[in-house]
Amino acid sequence: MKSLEKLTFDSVTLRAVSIPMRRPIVAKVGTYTEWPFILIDVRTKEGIVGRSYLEPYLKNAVRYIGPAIEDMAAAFKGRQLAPLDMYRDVIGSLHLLGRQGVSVIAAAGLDMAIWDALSKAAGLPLCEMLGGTTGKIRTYNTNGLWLLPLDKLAAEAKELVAEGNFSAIKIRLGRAKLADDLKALELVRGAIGDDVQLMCDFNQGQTLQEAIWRMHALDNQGLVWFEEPVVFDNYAQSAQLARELKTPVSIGENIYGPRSFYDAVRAEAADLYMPDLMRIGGVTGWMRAAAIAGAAGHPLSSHLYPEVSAHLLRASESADWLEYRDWGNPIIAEPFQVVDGHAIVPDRPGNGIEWNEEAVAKYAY
Ligand code: SMN
Ligand code: MG
Repeated sequence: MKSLEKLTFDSVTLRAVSIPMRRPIVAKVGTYTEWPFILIDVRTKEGIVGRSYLEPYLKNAVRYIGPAIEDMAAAFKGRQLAPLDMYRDVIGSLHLLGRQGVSVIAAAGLDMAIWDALSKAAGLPLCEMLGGTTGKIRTYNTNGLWLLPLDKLAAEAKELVAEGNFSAIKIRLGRAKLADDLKALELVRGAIGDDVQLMCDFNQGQTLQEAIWRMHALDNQGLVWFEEPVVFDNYAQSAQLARELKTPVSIGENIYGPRSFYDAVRAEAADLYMPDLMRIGGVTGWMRAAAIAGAAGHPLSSHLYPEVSAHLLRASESADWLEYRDWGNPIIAEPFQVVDGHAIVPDRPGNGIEWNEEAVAKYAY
């Protein structure tokens, strides 16, 4: 049998695309009618190309994330493709600029592409490269139920379930009046019945005092979790809510890197965690955070990045839910499938991301 080929970092190519949203995002973190992506291709001297993308929320973000990635890539030209070494060197040098924000996002994008190239060289799906297996991951549909007018919710909830025979969907809460949040839940529950589970997300839109009165009033609704009830990095406030409420509190999408993740876990800031790949530090950052979550006994779900996250959940001790969103599907050559509420991790080498070049050309900016 042919031994694994070592790969040499050559260069990175970046492209920016922005895809109009079928159901625009209306959330406490902003309103978005299109969703930008930074596409990353890492080229190796041996010819294998590793791919990943970032979802930076802001179209202009490519203007500062792009150069950070290019600088990191330049420092790796000619070196053996080794994500742990890259992560150590990049994060080690980042105390000069700060270990959060753009620095981690840039490192995460490169890291995911490097892991893709290595998995392709090994001829293995990413989850197998990490010691797991391909298969299914239960997934919830996050594609809608933003802070919409109440009369739009029931029909959209039904559509969301039907899109992949989902057994769980997510709604955004935190309307000005608590009565409107209660009405929203009543309408959605009426539309989907008792068998479909419902997550909810406050997107950090409450003070602690608001969160206390609102969430106690919502605590008997049988919700799967209360997501980001208060500003994400006030772990003490989040911990107070997690202690007081029966419904599990979930945070994680805004946590940068495994060290901050460890701080959150030590502060008992939440019951459940849901890292976002661009902030937790790519595959390398995720696997380190997953070890912490597993050891501490916290279920782990994903945030955005469904393709790579699905592989990682298959390799995570306390894997819980995959967040399914289809906004990136147009630019992916073979978007992964959801069957009966489960994402199917594709059995092909790498993370499964190849570009639909026609769509990339169409949405480039
Ligand atoms: C979210 C994701 C993307 C944009 C806005 C809000 C949300 C989620 O926090 O968890 O899906
Ligand atoms: Mg969220």
